[in-house]
Amino acid sequence: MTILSRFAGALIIAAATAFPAGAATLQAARGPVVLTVTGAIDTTNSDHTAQFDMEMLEALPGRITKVETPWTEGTVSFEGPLGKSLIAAVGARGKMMHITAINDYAVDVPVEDFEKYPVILATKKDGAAMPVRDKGPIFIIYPFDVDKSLFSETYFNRSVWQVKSIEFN
Ligand SMILES: Nc1nc2c(c(=O)[nH]1)N[C@H]1C(S)=C(S)[C@@H](COP(=O)(O)O)O[C@H]1N2
Ligand SMILES: [Mo]
Repeated sequence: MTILSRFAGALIIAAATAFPAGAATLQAARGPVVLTVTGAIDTTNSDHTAQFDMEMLEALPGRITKVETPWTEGTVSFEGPLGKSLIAAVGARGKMMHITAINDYAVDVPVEDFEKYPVILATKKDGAAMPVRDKGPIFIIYPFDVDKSLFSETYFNRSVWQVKSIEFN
């Protein structure tokens, strides 16, 4: 065994000790917190919660969806992290999400929605950040482009804008 491979081995052991199997880590938010995730999650960065600033959200694997919605004119492009990416980032275990908006509108959404469909937490509309007055900074957008049957009252109810927090149960 060379000195170098011994050193590498020691590093791996140190890393394994610092990060026990299964428990991924999340950096601390550095910018303003735009989303707080709580409840049945394994990965946290602040007192049992996972706090995200915009940069952290936009670093998660995402998607662009070009859709018509009841809230916009014509075809609009929405972009943001996949719900599935958020679930992975926080190690969510629950079956339901209680999603709350800045105006305190809240709805229960099955976690299954984010697993079955490429739902996004849109952070941009037509390439630009959405101010609060334009339903930002986070707008749950279902993939109406992928599955037309989602264009219904059930999923409109779950299309929360001005999202502020998600609790997994
Ligand atoms: N932030 C926020 N998102 C929301 C709502 C709300 O009041 N606040 N209403 C929900 C419901 S119940 C539906 S049916 C649609 C309603 O959209 P509309 O008010 O433009 O018809 O948005 C959903 N998203
Ligand atoms: Mo509604």
